Amino acid sequence: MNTVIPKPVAVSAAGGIFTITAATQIYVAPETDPLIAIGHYLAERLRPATGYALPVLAANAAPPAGQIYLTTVGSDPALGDEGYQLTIAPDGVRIAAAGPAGLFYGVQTLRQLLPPSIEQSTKQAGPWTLPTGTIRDTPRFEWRGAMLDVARHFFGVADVKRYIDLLAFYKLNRLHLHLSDDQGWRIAINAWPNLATYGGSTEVGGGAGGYYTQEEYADIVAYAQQRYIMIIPEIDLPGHTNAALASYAELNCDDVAPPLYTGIEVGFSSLCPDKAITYTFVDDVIRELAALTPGPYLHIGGDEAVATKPDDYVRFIERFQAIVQSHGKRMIGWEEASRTTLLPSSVVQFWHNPLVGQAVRQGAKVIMSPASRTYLDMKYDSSSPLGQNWAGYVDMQTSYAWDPATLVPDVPEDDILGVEAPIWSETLETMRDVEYMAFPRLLSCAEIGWSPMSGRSWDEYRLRLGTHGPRLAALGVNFYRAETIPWR
Ligand code: TNX
Repeated sequence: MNTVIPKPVAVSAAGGIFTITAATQIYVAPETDPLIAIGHYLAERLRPATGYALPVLAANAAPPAGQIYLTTVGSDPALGDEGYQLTIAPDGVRIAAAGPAGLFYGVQTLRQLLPPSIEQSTKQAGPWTLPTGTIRDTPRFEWRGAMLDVARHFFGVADVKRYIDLLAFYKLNRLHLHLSDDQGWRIAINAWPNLATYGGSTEVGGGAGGYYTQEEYADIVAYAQQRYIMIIPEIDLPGHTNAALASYAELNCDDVAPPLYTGIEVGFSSLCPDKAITYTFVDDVIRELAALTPGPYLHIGGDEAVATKPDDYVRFIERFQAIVQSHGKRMIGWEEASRTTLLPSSVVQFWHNPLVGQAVRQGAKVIMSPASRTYLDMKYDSSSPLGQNWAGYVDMQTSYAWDPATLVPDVPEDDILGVEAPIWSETLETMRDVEYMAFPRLLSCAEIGWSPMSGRSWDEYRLRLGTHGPRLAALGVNFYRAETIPWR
C-alpha cells in the first residue's frame, strides 16, 4: 500500500488481497448524479485494461459482498469536503467520504493500488489485485494547482483535457490557464473579436498559434469540473499585453498598434493608464470571463509590469480589483500586486519576492509558486534540452524537499491557500515537451499540497516515485527518467 502519490495521511495494510474480476460491480449510494458519474468514471478507467463490463448500480441497502462500493451515507464529517476512507477487504472494497470530491480522490488512490498495467488503453493479462487494508486521507491545503501557459505556445482542447486527466490522477484540484501574453491572446471575447482572431494568430517562433472559442472554453471548464478541478482564467494585465495592443490601435497611448510579437523577452508592453477605453476593454473582458467561470476566482496577472510607471501600476491593479469584484469574483494577482491596496478577499501568487508579506498584512491569502522549486519550465540540470534556468536548475530533490509554511518569513501556514506549479511555454512547443518538464516534478507539488510534512522525506519519496514509472509509461506520459529515482 506504500506506493500512493500524494502520500496518504494514514495507511494500515492487512496483508491480504481483493481481486477485481469479470463479475465485479460498482455500487454507489445514495443514487445522486455526482455519485453515479464517479461510478462511471471509475468503470471507464478500469474497462480498457481489464476488458470487464463493470456495471455501475445504485445500492439500496448494503451492497452484495465482493463488490466495489462508493458511498457518502453515514460517513465521517471529519473527512471534510475532500477526504475519504478506503477500506479494502478480501470480500469487498468500500470508499466512504462526506462528499463526492472525497470519493473521487478515493478512486484515484484505488487506481494507484492496482497493477500499473491497469492504465493501459488495451486489454491486459491481470490479475487485478488490490492489497487489503485501510487508508484514511485528507488534504493539507485546499489549493493544489498547476498552471499552463497557453499564450507563448498554444495548446488545444485535447491537450488541456489530457493535462486535466493527469492532474486528477494526483489529486490536484486547480488548473490556472495563462490565457494572454505578449505573444498571443487565447480566448474569444465577443466584444473585442480581433483579440483572438488577430492577437491569437501566432506564438513564440512564429507558428500558427490559436485560441479557444467560448464554447470550447466552456467544454474545458465542464470537463475539469467533472474531475473536481477548478479552472482559473488569467488575463495578464497591464504588462504582457502586446497581443491585445497589436489587435486594437485605440488601446495604445499613441493610437498606433505595434506588430505581433513572437520572441521571448518580457517587460516591454503596457496598457495605457489615462484612456477610458482601457477600462472599458478590461471590464468587457472580465465580464465575459466571469460568465464563463463557475469558480470564484479571476487572475489578472500583474507580473513584470516594467513598462508601466509604479504609481500607474498601483492605480491599474486597484481598478482591476474593483472590476473583478463588480462581476462577483475574487481577484488573484502575481506577487507584485502585494504593493497595492488589496481587499481581504484577494489572493496573491508568490513566485520569488517576499513582498507578499505586505499582502498578508492586508488579509489577503497567498498561493505559493516559488520559481526555484515549482517552476516546471526550469531545466532539471544543465543537460536538459528544454526549459530556462533564470531561477536555477530544479532537480527532483529541489522540487520535493521544501515546506510552503517555512519558505517566506511573513507567510505562515494559515495565510497560505496552497501551492501551484506553473509551466511557462516559451521553450515548449508540444504536449510531449510539456509532459517531459512536468513529469515527474508535478508529482512533488501534488504531494506538498496534499500530504502533511510529518512522514515526508526525500529518501522515502524517491523510492515511492520509482513505482510510478510503469504507471506513467502505461498512461503514455513522456516523463523525464531522472537518474536520482530508482525507476521500476
Ligand atoms: C517569469 S513568473 C514570468 C513569465 C515567464 C517566466 C519564464 C512570472 C509571474 N512571470 O512571464 O514566462 O518567467 O520562466
